[in-house]
Amino acid sequence: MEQYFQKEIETAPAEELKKLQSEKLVKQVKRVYENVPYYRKKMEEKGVTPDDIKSVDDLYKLPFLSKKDLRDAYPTGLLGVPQSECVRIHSTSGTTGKRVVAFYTQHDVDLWEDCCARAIVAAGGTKDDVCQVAYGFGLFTGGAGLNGGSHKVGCLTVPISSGNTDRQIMFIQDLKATILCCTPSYAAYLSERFKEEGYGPEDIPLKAGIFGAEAWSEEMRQDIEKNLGIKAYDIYGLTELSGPGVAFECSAQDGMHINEDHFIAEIIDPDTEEVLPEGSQGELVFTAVDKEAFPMIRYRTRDICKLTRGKCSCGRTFIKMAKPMGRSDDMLIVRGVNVFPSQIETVLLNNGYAANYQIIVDRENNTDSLDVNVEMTPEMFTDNVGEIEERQKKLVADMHAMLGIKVKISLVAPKTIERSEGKAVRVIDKRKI
Ligand code: DLL
Repeated sequence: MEQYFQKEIETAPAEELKKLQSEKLVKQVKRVYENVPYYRKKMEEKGVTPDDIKSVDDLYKLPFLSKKDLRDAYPTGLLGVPQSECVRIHSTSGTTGKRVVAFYTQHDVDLWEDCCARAIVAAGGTKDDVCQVAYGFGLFTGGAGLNGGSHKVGCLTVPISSGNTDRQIMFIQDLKATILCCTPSYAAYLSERFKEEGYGPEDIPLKAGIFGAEAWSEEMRQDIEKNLGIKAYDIYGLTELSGPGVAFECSAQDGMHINEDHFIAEIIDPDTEEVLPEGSQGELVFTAVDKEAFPMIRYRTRDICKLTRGKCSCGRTFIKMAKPMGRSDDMLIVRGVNVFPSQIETVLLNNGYAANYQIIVDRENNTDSLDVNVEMTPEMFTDNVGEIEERQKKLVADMHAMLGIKVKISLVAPKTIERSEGKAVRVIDKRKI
């Protein structure tokens, strides 16, 4: 039977949600206009006042916030309350420039933990579960967010943080952990280590995993599910909006429900900034209508995905976002062609490889080169050169079919590519150095 953490809101009719969002939006815009001079100036430049915002339908009138705004206003220029009302910060490195520093009031922390609790319950979690939180603790939001959510659900919480894989395995086995929270790349590494230690899926007490913080493919989900003997659920979020739990997967496992009572989602064309109709692929933009300390209005995430509203078998009415293909700033442009690392991963997993690979982009004689180093699995490892060449050829052909460009593939021995305990670093772009 489907369980909910907050059934009334999670299954509210769409019109009711829209009404709630509209009421909250009107108040939030007024509050931000009055308390955040940086955003008020942006509104003035666009010629909008709080009186112009009467419902969600007026959202398009408001100015966007981008990473550049966060940098310009660093560290406290976007605070929506006096600093003395804040109880915590978290921070993320971002790809360029200054770190993002996000502030939280106690109210913000409570709502965030509720969102994470919804994710854990949607993955089947109850107070009888043992939840091992193997996301990093500290400035990163993964550990703190899922830890708080797990407490709210009443699980026995194991705040182990990332790393020390032997200890992870020992606690999972000795404490009979049933839910594992970590990045998908770390989950894949754990499954590899379990296998080496001689544990098959039937020996591992885990039943569910809550994996996010980086793009991962459907094929990788199937691998992790099979190797650990669990259901693997996706979870999405970003520091600017609180952390994990902005959206989460349910038993249907086909997209993540956005916590729409707190976040209004839009999809825009990243170049023209035009709002696109539901179902279009584009950049995800969020307006946080409840956040006090760090109120984000029309924040451009750079994540590329699609939104769909429909009837979900779980009964939730929250709109769903598809797995993000990656950030628009992760997208590589190689010889003029757009390449997402997730497309490369799909080809590899479809060919029986694990997600242990590294993408190296370089430029020689004014031409871009795209090399992918791929680990063979222990089962396929061989020193027969002919066999390796055949495998490489097959991958080159499949990559060409997927991407439309020639990729150089080098198959390497098992365990020669460094594993990650947090977000995996898969791309080395030497062109920027
Ligand atoms: O990664 C928050 C988080 C922690 C989410 C734990 C899920 C689990 P940041 O470090 O600020 O926050 O990075 C946010 O990570 O804009 C996406 O590009 C990417 N991302 C997060 N979740 C997913 C996901 C945390 N499920 C950035 N799929 C976001 C794909 C994801 N990308």
